[in-house]
Amino acid sequence: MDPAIKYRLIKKDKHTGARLGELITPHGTFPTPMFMPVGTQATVKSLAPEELDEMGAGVILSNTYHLWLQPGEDLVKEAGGLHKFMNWDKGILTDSGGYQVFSLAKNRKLTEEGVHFRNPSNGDKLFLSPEKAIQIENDLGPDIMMSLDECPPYYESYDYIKSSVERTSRWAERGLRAHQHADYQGLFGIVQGAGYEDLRKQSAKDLTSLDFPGYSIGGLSVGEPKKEMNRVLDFTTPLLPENKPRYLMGVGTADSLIDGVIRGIDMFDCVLPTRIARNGTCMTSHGRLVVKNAVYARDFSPIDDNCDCYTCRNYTRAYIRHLFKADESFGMRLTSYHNLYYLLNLMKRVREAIMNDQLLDLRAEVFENYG
Ligand code: PRF
Ligand code: ZN
Repeated sequence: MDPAIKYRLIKKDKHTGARLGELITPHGTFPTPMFMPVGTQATVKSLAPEELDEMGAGVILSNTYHLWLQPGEDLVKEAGGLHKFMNWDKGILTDSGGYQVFSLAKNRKLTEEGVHFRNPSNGDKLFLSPEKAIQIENDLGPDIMMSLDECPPYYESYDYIKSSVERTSRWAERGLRAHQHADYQGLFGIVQGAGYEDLRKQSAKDLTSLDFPGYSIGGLSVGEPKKEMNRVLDFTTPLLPENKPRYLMGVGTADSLIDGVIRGIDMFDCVLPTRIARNGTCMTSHGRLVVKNAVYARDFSPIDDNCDCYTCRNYTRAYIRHLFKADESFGMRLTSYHNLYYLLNLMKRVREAIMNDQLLDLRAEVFENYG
């Protein structure tokens, strides 16, 4: 059977581990390295699909956990699947819900079978197993699905992380067996192991032996220092097959994206650009800019003088600040558009830099202006 998801390596950077490539999905091909905007509730908050398309987003992320609880995967299936339901015909990836259960649900209890927890909105008892996660993802119909994993706290004991990694491997295997649509949905395994090199090794070995069409690296960007994340990536990406995509989960700052790409990562997602946009924080070529600040009250320049996005071409800091002050939702739309454009454009520059073997120069430029 032809796999649903195929990775094509186009070029490796001469000086780093960076890879230029493309991911071929049932809903189009997108270039990698790529940043994926997050649309938790089947919408990238405040933006229309046409706008995401226009800014160059080839794939977005949504969440099994949220769509299961509301409106329910049966309803999405009845609508014709997630693409049709939300009017987005490019790539969709869904996270499995494991991470969300651990960060959002109350009274959760982890067993070999799965996770028991209570619905935060009505207290109902719920149970998420590796098979249930796959059934929900099969019904939602994304192009790429994630296995149910446990994302433990970074600084847990070796013994705990070891047992957690082993369970995550067993869950990955159970998920693979439950998967019904391998011909048009690619299921990724998630490498865990916190900061322990031999446990990352064990996790990567377990998962690669199951031959997933792609591999995620989880358990990072959970509060550990950046140096730690880079140290773990240094020994983890080389454990993964060259002919499959590597996805670093939950990373979305300019510096971490570049440092991830340098270590061989192809895909990233993060709520950060859209979340901080909604409180008036903008990512710019000169670092973060809090547009609500009083200094911008009479500043009639764009958010970022180096940006040619819709927001920066048409609106000023003073106007956007006014919208935030007046509690007008258009302000959030404009900053969300700009922040996503900024990261998607940064990744475009990253791809061009890999093509020209100049990624380290781009890194120096971004770090100088960013820090
Ligand atoms: N596992 C899953 N989703 C995730 C993570 C993980 O470890 C992370 C960690 N940064 C973000 N999202 N399933
Ligand atoms: Zn802009």
